[in-house]
Amino acid sequence: MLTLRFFASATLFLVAIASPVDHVAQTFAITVENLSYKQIFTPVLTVIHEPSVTIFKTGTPASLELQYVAEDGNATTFVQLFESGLSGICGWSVGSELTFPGKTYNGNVTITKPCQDPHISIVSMLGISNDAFTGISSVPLDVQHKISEQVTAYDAGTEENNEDCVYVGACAGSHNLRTPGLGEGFVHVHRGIHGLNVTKPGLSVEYDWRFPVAYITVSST
Ligand SMILES: *[C@@H]1O[C@H](CO)[C@@H](O)[C@H](O)[C@H]1NC(C)=O
Ligand SMILES: *[C@@H]1O[C@H](CO)[C@@H](O)[C@H](O)[C@H]1NC(C)=O
Ligand SMILES: *[C@@H]1O[C@H](CO)[C@@H](O)[C@H](O)[C@H]1NC(C)=O
Ligand SMILES: CC(=O)N[C@H]1CO[C@H](CO)[C@@H](O)[C@@H]1O
Repeated sequence: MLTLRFFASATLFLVAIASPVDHVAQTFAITVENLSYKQIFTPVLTVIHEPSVTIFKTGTPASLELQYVAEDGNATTFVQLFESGLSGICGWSVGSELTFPGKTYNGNVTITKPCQDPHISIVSMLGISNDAFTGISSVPLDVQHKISEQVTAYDAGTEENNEDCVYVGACAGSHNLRTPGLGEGFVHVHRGIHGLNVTKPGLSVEYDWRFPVAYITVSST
């Protein structure tokens, strides 16, 4: 009897460690430091997802949801997509405030659905631009190690970089118009603010940046 019992509990133990880990209820602390001189980061969207989901990818067209973040700093369309039950989404959070130069966003995200092979993506608009954003895309979320990355600014490729305040969300008196069909068409490293339309009023080169614009960390809590 003793021997049998031993085998029974040993088998249970093996089943327990062999079953896939779903990571539910794990929380990760997020920091996004604004390293720029004058850019303002819009509320940070953080998403934990399975490898099947891509929030952005260089060299490919931005999704409509990414366009809303990059042009308007608006993460609501992404959230609506997640709330609709998009497969492969494991958890997300959206910050409530802007992050000014020299400041750091401190947030967190929790895995709320069973998640196989979790990856993390983070996006936030550089508010004083046509369609610039920063973030990370599909970084494997190794629960034991901290992610620390200095990241560049990306151009969503959805709007012409005319630097004209009428098209830029954070300019005073802005209408934040769009330039349909005039974007570059794919996500790429942003080539900066050049003061092209400074007389309109438009953006001055003071809003420019150089690599990197943000320092992002992710750590398990
Ligand atoms: C953000 O986008 C949502 C969905 O498209 C829209 O309903 C909402 O008005 C937008 N918010 C702002 C502040 O523009
Ligand atoms: C996560 O962020 C929310 C919203 O800011 C906050 O209320 C909560 O205390 C945070 N939780 C942890 C574990 O940091
Ligand atoms: C200035 O802005 C206008 C849109 O108002 C745009 O058509 C034009 O190309 C911009 N100028 C430059 C030099 O980019
Ligand atoms: C160079 C620059 O703009 N530095 C700013 C960094 O952020 C701090 C705090 O917001 C500001 O005081 C600095 O002017």
